[in-house]
Amino acid sequence: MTETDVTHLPFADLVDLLKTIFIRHGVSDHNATILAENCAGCERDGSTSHGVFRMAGYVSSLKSGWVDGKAVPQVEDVAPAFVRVDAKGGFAQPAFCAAKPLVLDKVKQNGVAVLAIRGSHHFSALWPDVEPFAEQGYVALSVVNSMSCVVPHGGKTPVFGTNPLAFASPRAGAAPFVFDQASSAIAHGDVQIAALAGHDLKPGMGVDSDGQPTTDPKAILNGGALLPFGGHKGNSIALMVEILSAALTGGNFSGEFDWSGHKGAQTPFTGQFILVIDPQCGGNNAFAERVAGICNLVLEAGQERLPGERRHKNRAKAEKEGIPLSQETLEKLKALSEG
Ligand code: NDP
Ligand code: PYC
Repeated sequence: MTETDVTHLPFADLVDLLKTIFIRHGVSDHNATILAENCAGCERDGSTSHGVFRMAGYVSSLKSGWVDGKAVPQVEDVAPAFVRVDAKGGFAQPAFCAAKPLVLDKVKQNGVAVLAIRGSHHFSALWPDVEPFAEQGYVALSVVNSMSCVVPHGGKTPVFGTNPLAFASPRAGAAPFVFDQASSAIAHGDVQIAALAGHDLKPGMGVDSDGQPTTDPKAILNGGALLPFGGHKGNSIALMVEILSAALTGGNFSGEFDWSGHKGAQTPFTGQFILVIDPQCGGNNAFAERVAGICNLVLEAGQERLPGERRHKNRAKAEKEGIPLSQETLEKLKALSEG
């Protein structure tokens, strides 16, 4: 983006624009607000693989009839520390928001709470789901499975989704410690972005349709597949994500849903798992100071930065200057809001 080509939009204006697009394509006002804030938050923080770049995919899925933008999630209180939600074929974020007050009640009462979401489409980053819990003093972990595009370590056919895991913890004197990462060597969104930009990937991220290593993002997207990060270790995390997000919740495994009858469908129809813990129950009143301590040790030992720092820098800049969007991006968003 050149300086002259860029418009800086206030967060609220971007939310309004994205909300208009969601509503134009059949999302209820309530769900559209949740999704627009989530997507604008990703763009603001520089989580570009799940920011406004994703709007065309949201719209394409909605147009195909694959996802129900008006779905009303059904929240079930199933055990003292367990909440279950049927997202009813809608997006995961409205299901998550519907269950959150009960999850917070349970974690206050019991020290721990599990949220199991099924029948849901998650098309975003995971940090927006966990970071707010840490801002309220809780430790939170979430995983979600997606669409099969990752071959198991040493395997030949895709089984796993790009299956991210996000973790958030309060940290004294600073923003919470948060990481959010795919269990594939690279997120599918970043492969799409590289393909659009005509950039090669680093070696070790994917294979072509013959199972041969490739750095060409188009070869990965057209019949190829991604690899788990870190060989057999990332593989086990991807498998754990399938177990927690699908087997445990009653949602689909990443390779289990059939979207072939919905041309243009892009949003994975799976499940999501969230665990929230009250660190006060650990008996250490200085929990947040201990977290700050270990984070400082890591930095003193030479790690350049902690996860989340880049996002928070982007957020602070965007709050002052607005969210930078190229003219081309704004035109694409405007077109989505009109048709
Ligand atoms: P990245 O590899 O870009 O980043 C992973 C984590 O590592 C982030 O917390 C990041 O913090 C941190 N990090 C990156 N570089 C450094 C560094 N040099 N030093 C310290 N920390 C660092 O993420 P992925 O590409 O794996 O995933 C991108 C997004 O895609 C995630 O938000 C994920 O949830 C989403 N996703 C969603 C899926 C879905 O099904 N909904 C599927 C797969 C992925 P920071 O952000 O501050 O850079
Ligand atoms: O970037 O891997 C990804 C992804 C899959 C589903 C949503 N995002």
